[in-house]
Formats: sequence, structure tokens, C-alpha cells
Amino acid sequence: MNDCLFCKIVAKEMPAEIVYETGRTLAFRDINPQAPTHVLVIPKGHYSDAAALADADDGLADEVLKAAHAVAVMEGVSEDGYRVVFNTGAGAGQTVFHVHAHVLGGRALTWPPG
Ligand code: D5M
Repeated sequence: MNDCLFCKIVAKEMPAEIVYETGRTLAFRDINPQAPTHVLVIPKGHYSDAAALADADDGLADEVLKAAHAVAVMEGVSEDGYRVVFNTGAGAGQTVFHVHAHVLGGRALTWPPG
């Protein structure tokens, strides 16, 4: 996708602090962190949101979730608990329409979220 910010990060046309990478996924720090650990995990291929990723039905959604857990372990937040969030749709606060899992941890996380 020509105008997609996260496709540009995948293509290394935009800088990002990459913390983890597999063949089909990429994880980088959120530019506006909401917790001590706030990493975004994306598929390298373009899917607009979590529903489109699920529809791909080729194991990629599993890989994104596995990468999210690997990031939590690497960041040292898996023991105390962490959150994986897919904002899906503008009404849920999605602003970048290349599906991304927010991995949040390193502080007490309250529920319900805002
Ligand atoms: O989350 C979109 C997230 O993407 C939001 O937390 C900011 C983050 N963001 C936006 N631009 C960048 C760049 N260039 N690097 C890293 N992080 C970025 P959403 O769920 O769509 O609201």
C-alpha cells in the first residue's frame, strides 16, 4: 500500500525502533508509548484490521500473536501480566489502518480501558 505508514516501516522507508522480527512479522516501539513497554506487532503484509487478518486464514494471525508473546517475554513483562490490544475500526480508536497488536506492560493495567 503506497500511503501506508506501517508498510513504509516494513520497507525501511520510515525509521522505527525494531525490537523483533520474523519472516512475516515485525515489532517496533510505539512512537507515543502508553506504558513502559508499548510495542506494536504487525504482519509485514498489508491487512487493514484484525478482521481482515483473521480472514486471511493462513496462520498469519497466529504468527502475530506468537510474536506478541515473544515480545512480552523479551521485554520482561510476561510474568507480571501484559495486554495485547487490536483497536479495530475508527470507533474503537484505530488510527493506522495496517493491523497492529499493541503489546502493553510494565505497569498496572486497569480494566475497563478507556
Ligand atoms: O494505534 C496506532 C499507533 O501507532 C499509535 O499508538 C501511535 C503509533 N504510531 C503512529 N505512527 C508511528 C510510527 N511512525 N512509529 C511508531 N508508532 C507509530 P491505533 O490502534 O491505530 O490507534
